[in-house]
Amino acid sequence: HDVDIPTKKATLGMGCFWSNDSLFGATLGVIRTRVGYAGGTTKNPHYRSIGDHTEVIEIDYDPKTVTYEELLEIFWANHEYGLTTKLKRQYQSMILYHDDEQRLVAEASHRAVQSRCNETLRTEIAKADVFYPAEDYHQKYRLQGHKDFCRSIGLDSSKLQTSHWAARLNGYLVGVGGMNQFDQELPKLGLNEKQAEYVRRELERNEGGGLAC
Ligand code: MHO
Repeated sequence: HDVDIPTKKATLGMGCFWSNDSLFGATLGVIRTRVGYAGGTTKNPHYRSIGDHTEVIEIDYDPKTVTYEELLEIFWANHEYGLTTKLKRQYQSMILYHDDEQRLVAEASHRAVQSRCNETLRTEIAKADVFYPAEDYHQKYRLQGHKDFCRSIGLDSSKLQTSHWAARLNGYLVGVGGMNQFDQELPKLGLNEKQAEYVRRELERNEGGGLAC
């Protein structure tokens, strides 16, 4: 149940990366996600020694299903701590573009959002450089909170950054994507009936709820 199609990368800083990981994980057209540190110069950052880096999410998306513009709409609407607040660099609002096309889309969307906003946006737009994946315990954080469920689906560290279904489940469990989308995708997710029921129950409980850290 993994997906092998051509993807493009998007790298975004939106505050604490746990909830962004879930938010994008179950977004249509998103194939895989991983969280990590980027946007700075410190070599080999870690969560407790992040240096001048920022918490970011790296998204592999299918550009035929979701556009970069659409991903950025989600970006602008969902910074964990707000786009205009002065934050430490760990939580900097950040778009790291991977090519000129992404840069132009990012700059245009920044101008559009700024024109509707009275305060100055603090979002930084820069070229994507080295991405350092975060420690395993930060990957698919919400999914990993469901320990028995993870054991039952066979989630291990080799899948945390690369698996389509881990990305999806990390979203669905907190209510992202919604029940209809989950039921549509269920045949592709390879869950048994008991596992599917578990996700439905959690999804129902959390749908429309907050994703706060
Ligand atoms: N509010 C969270 C932030 C974690 S996030 C990975 C905490 O209490 O640790 O920065």
